[in-house]
Amino acid sequence: MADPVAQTSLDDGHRGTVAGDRPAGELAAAHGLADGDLVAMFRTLALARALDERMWILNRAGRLPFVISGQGHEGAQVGLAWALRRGHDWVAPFYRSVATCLALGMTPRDLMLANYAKASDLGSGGRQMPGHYGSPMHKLVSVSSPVATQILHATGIALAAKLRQTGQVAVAIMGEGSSNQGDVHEALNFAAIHRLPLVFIVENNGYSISVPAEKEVSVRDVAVRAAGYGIPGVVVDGTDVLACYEAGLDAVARARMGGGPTLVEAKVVRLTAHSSDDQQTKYRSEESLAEGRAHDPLPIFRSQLRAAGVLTPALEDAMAAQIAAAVDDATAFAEAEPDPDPATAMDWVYAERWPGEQPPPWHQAATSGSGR
Ligand SMILES: Cc1ncc(C[n+]2csc(CCOP(=O)(O)OP(=O)(O)O)c2C)c(N)n1
Ligand SMILES: [Mg+2]
Repeated sequence: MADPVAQTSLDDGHRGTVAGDRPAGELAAAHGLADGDLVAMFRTLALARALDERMWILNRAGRLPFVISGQGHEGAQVGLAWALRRGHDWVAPFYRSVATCLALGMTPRDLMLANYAKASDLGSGGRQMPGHYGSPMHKLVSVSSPVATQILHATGIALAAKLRQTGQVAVAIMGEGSSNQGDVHEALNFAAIHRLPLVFIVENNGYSISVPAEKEVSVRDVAVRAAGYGIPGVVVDGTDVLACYEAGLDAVARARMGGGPTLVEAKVVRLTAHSSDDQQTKYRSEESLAEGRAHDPLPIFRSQLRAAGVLTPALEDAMAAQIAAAVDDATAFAEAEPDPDPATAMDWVYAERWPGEQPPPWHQAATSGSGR
């Protein structure tokens, strides 16, 4: 039987315009893409959703201690990540970045290993909190639990990239609640002064746990704060994958060309409770929940691609089967992997070489960048 992970790998010729791709349709061409790119973007979004849904089931079944979900954020994450050079640019994600991690090359197995805290977890060997993904070989910085600390990490990475003239861009991703931390303002100021190759992304889902946006942010759009630092601030519909891709391309190109940072705010929806330890019906009205579901990026993108003739029933069926197999495979694989050996508890606390920089056996050939 073919390896389901290989079947759903993003390194299957569907990234970039490659020989043998179907001729680009109108929708794809309007964004400088091929139909195969749109299919791969959709598959990443659908895979992220399916994996996320499985995590909740495993939590309720007593297998995973904690789940923090990306559901509702995936459209923005896939669109924005697609603008990057995979394996070249650095991303400091946050705990909802499931689709970002997949788009940058992490596999369902990798994400499940992190949630099960298994010894073979790429980010920490099973030391991190569930949902706190990271993978050095994918240039994904390990997620920080104290919100917004990752913004300063990304700023430092961008400074290093500029000094070393590597041509890399760093991306810092956060929620709108986290954007109020002092660290973020320090990072914006520093990055603007030094014109760092950095993109700040705020995934604004309207809530910081149970606190609604109007009680956490003094302005309607976080992006307007960019003006205070003399950099561009952009608001984009985070449920529109291709609008996010365009916003990402623009910001990444500016950063790479020496034009300095951009603050991109993607308006997204939070389709789940804050985490598996939260019950959102205690503080969200039925109208608010229905409003969120009406802006679910998955059916929106699916309808768009069906209307453009990019998704066909046969393709969708095949993709659904591949995704279901990949999620089953990731679950079974992570269940069967060993826990970390307690004797190794003190390993990697200090500056020892972290083995997660090398591709593990279940990875195919190393990923290569294909963005612009
Ligand atoms: C410095 C810090 N303060 C508080 C918390 C607790 N906390 C965890 S997630 C969260 C909400 C953050 O909201 P937002 O940035 O909007 O992201 P969202 O969860 O909505 O995607 C808070 C307050 C924390 N982890 N770190
Ligand atoms: Mg939020």
